[in-house]
Amino acid sequence: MHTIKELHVISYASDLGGAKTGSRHGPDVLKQSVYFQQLYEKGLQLHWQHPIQLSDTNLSKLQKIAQLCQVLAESVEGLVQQKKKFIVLGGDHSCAIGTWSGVANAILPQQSLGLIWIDAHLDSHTFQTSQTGNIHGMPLACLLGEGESSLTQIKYPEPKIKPQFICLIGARSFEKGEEDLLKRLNVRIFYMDEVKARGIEAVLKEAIEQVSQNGQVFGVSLDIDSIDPVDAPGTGVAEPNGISGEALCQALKQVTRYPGFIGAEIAEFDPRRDQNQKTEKLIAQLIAAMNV
Ligand SMILES: [Mn+2]
Repeated sequence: MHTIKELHVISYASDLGGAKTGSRHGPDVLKQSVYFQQLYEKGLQLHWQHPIQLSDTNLSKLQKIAQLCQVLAESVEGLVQQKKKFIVLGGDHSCAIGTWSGVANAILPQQSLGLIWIDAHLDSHTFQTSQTGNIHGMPLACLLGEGESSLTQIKYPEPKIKPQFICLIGARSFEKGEEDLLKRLNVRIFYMDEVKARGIEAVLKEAIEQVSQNGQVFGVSLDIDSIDPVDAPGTGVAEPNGISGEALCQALKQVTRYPGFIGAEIAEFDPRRDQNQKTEKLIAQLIAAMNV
């Protein structure tokens, strides 16, 4: 007999922040997934929370995303206050604005928040630098306090995370404007070249050490497109030469050794682009890696 751990699951079933639709179906497919049902046998009991929904549909896209993130922030904040482990399932990566604003508010003013951002992209555009205006390309900038005020001021007006407590891992496709912002703020980026050269295990360890200094609270924001499309084809903006799915699962087990690890989110899963449930199965394995 092994002990059963509890994990609280929040669905952010929205793809309003992306160019392509489809990731809004992610949470429902995962909820029905046989691989998710098998997590109990691995020692993980999932508690599905009330899904994040819009209360007012007569809004602009930006207003809708701001409202969804506001509700998501409330939900995550409540779990963190009750010392419950959480996983947010996107939906597109705009969910990060809500997730980490909620966590940051729950741990204020005693602690700073650390964040590991695993992604093929930098997600650090603002409306000034973005050519598409897609908000899933902006969440990290928002958390750093840059961009549209309705997205940067969720819960409280100041930036949610200090630049020195963020590390990006796996970047390989981005624009100059967003990279300039991160460089100006001196954010540590482990580009894909470095991940290939050193291995995801070593890179992730260094990143965790940096963001969890002094035992502070930290979380993981995982974009499915960080993983090689061969291992995780089910995503909207797939980028070749990514992180191995299996190696990432192995490496992520490290987080369980840190008492400050507070929770994670997994975004940009699009079940309609998946092949033979490969990505779906991998997501269950990633969740087990971080929680069992
Ligand atoms: Mn992303």
